[in-house]
Amino acid sequence: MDIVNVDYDGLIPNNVDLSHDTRVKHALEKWHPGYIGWWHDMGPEGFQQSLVYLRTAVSVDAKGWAKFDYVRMPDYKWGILLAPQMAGRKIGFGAHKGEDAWQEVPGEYRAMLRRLIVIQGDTEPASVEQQRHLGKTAPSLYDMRNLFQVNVEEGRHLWAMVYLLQKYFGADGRQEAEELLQRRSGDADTPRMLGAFNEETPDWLSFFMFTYFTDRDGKMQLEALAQSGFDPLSRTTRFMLTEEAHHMFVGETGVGRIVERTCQAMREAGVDDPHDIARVRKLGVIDLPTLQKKANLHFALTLDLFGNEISTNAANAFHAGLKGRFREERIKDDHVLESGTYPVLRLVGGKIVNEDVPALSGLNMRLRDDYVADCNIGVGRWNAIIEKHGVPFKLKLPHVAFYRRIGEFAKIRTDVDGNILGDAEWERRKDEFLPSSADRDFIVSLMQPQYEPAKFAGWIAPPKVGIDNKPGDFEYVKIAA
Ligand code: BYC
Repeated sequence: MDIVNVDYDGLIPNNVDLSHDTRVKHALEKWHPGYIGWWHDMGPEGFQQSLVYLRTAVSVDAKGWAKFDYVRMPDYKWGILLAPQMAGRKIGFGAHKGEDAWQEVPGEYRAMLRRLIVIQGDTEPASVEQQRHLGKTAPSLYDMRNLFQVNVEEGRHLWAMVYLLQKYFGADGRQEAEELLQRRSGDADTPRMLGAFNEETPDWLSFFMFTYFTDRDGKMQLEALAQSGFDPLSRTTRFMLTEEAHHMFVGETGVGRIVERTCQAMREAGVDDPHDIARVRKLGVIDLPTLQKKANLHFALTLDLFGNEISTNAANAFHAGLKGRFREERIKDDHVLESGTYPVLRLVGGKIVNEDVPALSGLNMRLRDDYVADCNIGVGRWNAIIEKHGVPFKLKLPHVAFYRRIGEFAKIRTDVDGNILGDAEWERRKDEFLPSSADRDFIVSLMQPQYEPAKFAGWIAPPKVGIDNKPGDFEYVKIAA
């Protein structure tokens, strides 16, 4: 079996030798029509027949794994791709540190492992559902193509988790795989599992913020799962990470191009004060204070995805060797963490204080701290654009206690600097920190589609380079194909 190149002959492209694994092949073939049905019902609305210039993975080689071509999305080759097995791989952390990585599910950890895989799997279709209306207001064909690329790859990530469920978890795995197609983002009765995946993505600024902030939670969680002692999960998530990088690129450059266009328009019109929102909006661009509020919202929603400050689930998953830390192999400690502490921000006696907690209990926060540091890199790049234009404004991430729904800070309300506010003050001031309905209406008013090659909506700058090095006038989506 050629593990690097992908077998595209059958219904389900794969590099896991599915043709010799009849049981799993049949289970996946049985699941396939339900998936296609879900894609038709819940995937990008209105563009299923369009030809989209998409990349498809043809190998799992670090260099040159993608092939670009026009594809109708329902014909996209969703497949099962695992990074190559590393000979002699050992479990890198927890109670089983140093033992051979598991090729089968360790019986004692079956339920925990299945839960992690199901939660990961649930987020993937959720994001496609959240973004399904955006094609209709795409600011360019370039952006529309990127949206659809992200969507088909999230679909593939669902396949990745479903493969693990079908191959390693028998009847209950098949049941979970079915349920992944039944839950719906935002549905009152059968919602998706995690909060942020039930929010709406009503406009393109929300999409870019989501791909910047929320896909980055995806990166952190996948990095932690890539450390797993359960080798098939590690190999699956390692390949997913290579795809994920593009999604965060879409987010970072999307917000960056909006910042660029806003600053450019302000300079051309001689508007010096970034807080003169009325004048900036008259230019047909998104003012920087509103961008800040959107960032506050998406950052806070995403922090909730890291779970509680003190988590026995996280401690157990680490101890079991199922979920590690961000880049575990680069950390210099014993990788067992039975002694030692980690500083965690907590709510004690009505005050936010730093407290040392047992390192194992604080693992969600350690991952979250790594996430915050990663988020700050892009914020720095956005600020460099603002600075280049000489606009006196700086974007910044809000305090981690701001606007939380999960964890200790869900009990309180704070301003963006983490000062605790009473209910009345919060009600009075919340529109200072979060998009108001007027802000949302303004953003939505800008969302007019621009479907001509080489053209971009007036509120976003063109990208510096095309996808696959295509020229500026390339027709990334042939809508009426
Ligand atoms: N919403 O012990 P705790 C991505 C529950 S994104 C609702 O702190 P734990 C992507 C929790 O389930 C990455 N419930 O939890 C991005 C638990 O319930 P039970 C997705 C929540 O387990 C963009 C209870 O509270 N992958 O890939 O340490 C586009 C106690 O909590 C939430 C993963 O998340 C919440 N936000 O931490 C597409 C990786 N938070 O079991 C894709 C897998 C907590 O007591 N998941 N709860 O009933 C995990 O590692 C963990 O389950 C979590 C939660 C980090 C989510």
